[in-house]
Amino acid sequence: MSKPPLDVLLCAPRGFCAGVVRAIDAVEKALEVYGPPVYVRHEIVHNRYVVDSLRRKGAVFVAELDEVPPGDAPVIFSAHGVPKSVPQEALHRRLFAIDATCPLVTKVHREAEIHHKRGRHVLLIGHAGHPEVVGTMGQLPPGAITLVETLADVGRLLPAPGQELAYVTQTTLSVEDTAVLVAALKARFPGIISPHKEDICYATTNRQGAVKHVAPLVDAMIVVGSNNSSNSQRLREVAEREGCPLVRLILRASDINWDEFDDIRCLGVTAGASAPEVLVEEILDAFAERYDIRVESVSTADESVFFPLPRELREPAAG
Ligand code: 0CJ
Ligand code: F3S
Repeated sequence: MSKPPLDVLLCAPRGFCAGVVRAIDAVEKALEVYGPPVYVRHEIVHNRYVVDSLRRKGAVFVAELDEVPPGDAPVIFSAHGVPKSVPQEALHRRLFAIDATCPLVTKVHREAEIHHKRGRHVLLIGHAGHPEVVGTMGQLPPGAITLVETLADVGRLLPAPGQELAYVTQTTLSVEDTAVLVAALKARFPGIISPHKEDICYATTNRQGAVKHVAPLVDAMIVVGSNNSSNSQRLREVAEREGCPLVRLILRASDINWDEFDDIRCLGVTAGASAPEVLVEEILDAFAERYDIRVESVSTADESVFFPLPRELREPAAG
């Protein structure tokens, strides 16, 4: 029996960003140089497939540093960043800490710190409880940063008279939702200080841009990624808002409910910044078993960002 035809539009850019490549490479390099166990605080990136693969190679994932026994084994901080108390505790316990925080998150940490030093109260636009938000809030003393999640939060802000304000953001937010919140902040506080350059990172922006372009052209969209991945959830939202009738965020091909994809003629596929390309391929292969697929890449931006490994893991300079 012949298979029905299916056009697949593959969003580009999709999948791994430079910060994720660096964080995963850091764990692999530490395993190679120091041997297992290599402790990792929190999922190195929010993808269970990545975490399970590293675990099989000898990485030990922990929620907090108190689960790391004393000794020389490295402990790596995840790409999402950590509150200041974490490296402080590592130093106090003489642990061998390696920081795999994405440099673009560290940039936001430094911005917040500079605002604080200049006497400004900092507003952080982000999602409560997300590890990146916990890390950024933890750069400053309690009370120095106020989290803003919604327009209602903007309305509720009550800065002290004469208090200068500045805002920073989580790196993986919806570009559109954030623009609305920033406009509301500027309307209420015309003097508020903005980041020099967007805090939403290039990878988040570019992946959302590609989905925005592709979602209106397809009958269904698959976002490859984990449920706990903020940037992947935002890709799902963008596709839904563009009116795509069926949008699913899935980790593996085995998560596909095939009944839902019965009548489609054109499928869009993208992947969050923490989702490996091998999972995109697995999903395309699963569709190829059921459909006669024709795959076309739709590129809306070029990327060439690269971050070197954390200092502790770089090869010594030659000569
Ligand atoms: O927070 C980050 C620096 C992004 C890391 C890569 O993505 P992921 O899925 O691990 O994390 P998010 O939940 O922040 O998107
Ligand atoms: Fe960094 Fe953005 Fe990736 S902040 S880890 S480049 S999603």
